[in-house]
Amino acid sequence: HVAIHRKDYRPPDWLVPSIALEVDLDPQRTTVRSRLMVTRNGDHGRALRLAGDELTPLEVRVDGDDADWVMDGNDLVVTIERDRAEVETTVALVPAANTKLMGLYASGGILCTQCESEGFRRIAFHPDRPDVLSVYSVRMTADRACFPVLLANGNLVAAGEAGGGLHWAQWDDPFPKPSYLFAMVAGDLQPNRDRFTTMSGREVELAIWVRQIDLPKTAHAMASLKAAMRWDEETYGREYDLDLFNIVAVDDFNFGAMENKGLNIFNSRYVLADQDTATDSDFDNIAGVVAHEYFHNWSGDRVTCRDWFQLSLKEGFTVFRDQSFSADMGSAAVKRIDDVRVLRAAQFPEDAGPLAHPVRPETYIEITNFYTATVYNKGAELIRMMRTILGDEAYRKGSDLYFDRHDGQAATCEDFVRAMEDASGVDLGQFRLWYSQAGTPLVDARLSHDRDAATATLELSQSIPDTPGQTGKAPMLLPLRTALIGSDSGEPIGEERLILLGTATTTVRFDGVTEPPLLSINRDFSAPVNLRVERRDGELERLAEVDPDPFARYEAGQELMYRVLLAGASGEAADTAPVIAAARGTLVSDTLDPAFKSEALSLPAESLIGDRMQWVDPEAIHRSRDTLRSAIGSELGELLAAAQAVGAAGHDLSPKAKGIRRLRSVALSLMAAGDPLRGAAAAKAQFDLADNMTDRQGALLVLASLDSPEREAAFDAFYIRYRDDSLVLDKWFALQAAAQRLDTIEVVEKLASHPDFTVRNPNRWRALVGNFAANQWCFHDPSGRGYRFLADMILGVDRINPQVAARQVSSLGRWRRLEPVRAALMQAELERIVQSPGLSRDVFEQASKSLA
Ligand code: B3K
Ligand code: ZN
Repeated sequence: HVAIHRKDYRPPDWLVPSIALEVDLDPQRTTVRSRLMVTRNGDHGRALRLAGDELTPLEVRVDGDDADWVMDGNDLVVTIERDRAEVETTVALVPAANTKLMGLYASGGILCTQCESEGFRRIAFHPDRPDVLSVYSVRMTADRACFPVLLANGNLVAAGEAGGGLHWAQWDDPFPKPSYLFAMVAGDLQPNRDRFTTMSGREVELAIWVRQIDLPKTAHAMASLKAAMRWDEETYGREYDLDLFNIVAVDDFNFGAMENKGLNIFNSRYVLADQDTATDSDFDNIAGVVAHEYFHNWSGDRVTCRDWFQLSLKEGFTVFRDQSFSADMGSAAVKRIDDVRVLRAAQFPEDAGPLAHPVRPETYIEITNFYTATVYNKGAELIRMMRTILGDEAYRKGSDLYFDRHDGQAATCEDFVRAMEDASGVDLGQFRLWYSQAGTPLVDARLSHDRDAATATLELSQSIPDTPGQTGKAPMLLPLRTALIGSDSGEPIGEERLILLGTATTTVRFDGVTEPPLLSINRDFSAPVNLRVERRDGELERLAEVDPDPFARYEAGQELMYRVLLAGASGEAADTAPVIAAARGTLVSDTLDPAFKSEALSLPAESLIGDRMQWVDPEAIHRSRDTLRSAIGSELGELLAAAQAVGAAGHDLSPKAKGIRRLRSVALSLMAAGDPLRGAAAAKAQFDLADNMTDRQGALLVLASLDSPEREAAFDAFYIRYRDDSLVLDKWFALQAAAQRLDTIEVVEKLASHPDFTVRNPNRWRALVGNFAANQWCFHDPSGRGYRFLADMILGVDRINPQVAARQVSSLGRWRRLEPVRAALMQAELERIVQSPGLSRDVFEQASKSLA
């Protein structure tokens, strides 16, 4: 397995200005005839090297004649004398046998493609690198009865009958694009059609293609698409550029969705929704992913990446764009809290573990392993910080300049930062370290007050932890939004400041501080750092009450909880009174909205508690968290019951209604922690009377971890009702895998042989395996049985779909954080994985790096 290095980048030897494909589609035997117009790039005598993956050439021609070619491993090497030539290759594929779901494959009778990152080479021989851009013309032929709909990128230019029950369609995409954005779909699909008029008055035909029976579930995705199109015009000045925009939903998909030019292909879980089958967060996720893929049309398609080390150029930026969109569509404060929760739960551990890598990695073995929380979510934080540093107006000028300058090009992260600098005049020299240094910075803060001088002094210091291959890092530029608040008055002292911490230590002075100040720092989580603040007695309690910055206020409440939880986990007694008082204050407040209340009442996850301990002790963490939950539940039983009793009509998807439902299930869960009998009854009633999936799933989640007769009845009823709806059946698997019970491991092992379980469908596999591995207390069973189960599942799926397998390896990868007995068991399973014969490159990279 060879490592690829960023420093080795070289421009392509040959360019491919245009491509014509003729594809005869059949699940058992598809033939692809591709004609690449190639031109020599620069003055050199090197042969044309085309990548292939599981491809055998049936024929190779250059300018119509037999060609001089050899295979070098998987590459087809063609000798060409002239500077320009037409290279024609023909290959045969078996889409029905493609279990990797990369390239051309079959999903429930639909033929579809997935090319990012290196899937095009499974369809045709091609340079298959993102800096080779071509105009594509695609002629597809297929059986009309089985595949009445034929789609590809761009515009439909002609179609017709081909005899023998076949028909054909010709699609041309006028925009040059890299091969990873190529797409084709053939299937028995129905469209939900709509139209959109762009800001310059152009008409765009929109269609979401699904199976007939799913058509009623596409309304929300369509509304989200139109909202995203409008938002991108208003916020970034970006207009859609083709006359068609198609979305197709398929059931078997390795990740969320794919931004192929003019033809986005989606995992059906990010398209299909109705009140009866999808939760409010499913609805929100659909809006977010539809927007994300649409936004890629500019940040990804019009301006693409030079090489895969630049992946965050499109992904970090596009995640930031979709986060901003969702914030504008609902509550910005709650959206920020949710985004930071994801960052801390997924990215911070990655940055602190064996797979840590910079936002712009230096090296990889398998690029698919670098579609990570670091590239995506930390990458988005980098864009957010630049906006904070530059201000909204200069940031917009910077993005305009970036799109303007690089339209039609394959660009780099450096190009993006330079556009921001050039448009604003702000020097981002030091800021660039965010792209090259891995690890979450740690900031220490200490505020002192001089009452006589009416000043306050804030001492700040930063350090960047070592990560694999990186030690002794330089201080970074950290934008910290900071304010002081009077602890007596509860009023802000002066204006909020943006502190740009760029040195290892610094001191900031505040004047006019006549009363003892509370420190509100890193407001709105302006820098993605870990913060250690020396707090005075009562400071957090007060901040949780009065901080006008909703994020900082939420944080203060969470810090209060951490104190109790961490003390409990290390066997110390802690006073729960401040937490209970804060929770009471939240519940009775008539100014806080229900969605914020539900955030403030949610305890930090067990994994996040573990991240703050020297050694993760899953048992102690679980006990401590359970103890605090039952204390809150029994102290505030009546208030929680009152909050649980308030519902909202299931069809109402306003932010307010969604907030009410969210609070309802959070309250139910705490209430059940305090009084399991009462909780079970309330949960069963909520389940039985629910007119929407949010209430139903919320109730089931609570029942899942209880020992009560209601539990089984509810799970059975749910199964019988939804057994034919695969997306809902995923929830049935997921909820059981996430249940906090002593028998969860047994249940999960049994579910792996349930007739509805299959390793062929990534959603189903992740519903069971992914949720179990995220269930800290149960997964880390001291017997090691959970680890063994996971390793078996990874090895099992690796044979058919390495990408799915590799994504789950990180659950074993942080073994060094566990106490020695568990650590040894985890390490042993990783070793067993690494030593397995026939291991994929994907899993090998993740497992071997985790052991290093
Ligand atoms: N760009 C795709 C991800 C492709 C993952 C390839 N292993 C979806 C997205 O981020 O929008
Ligand atoms: Zn993306």
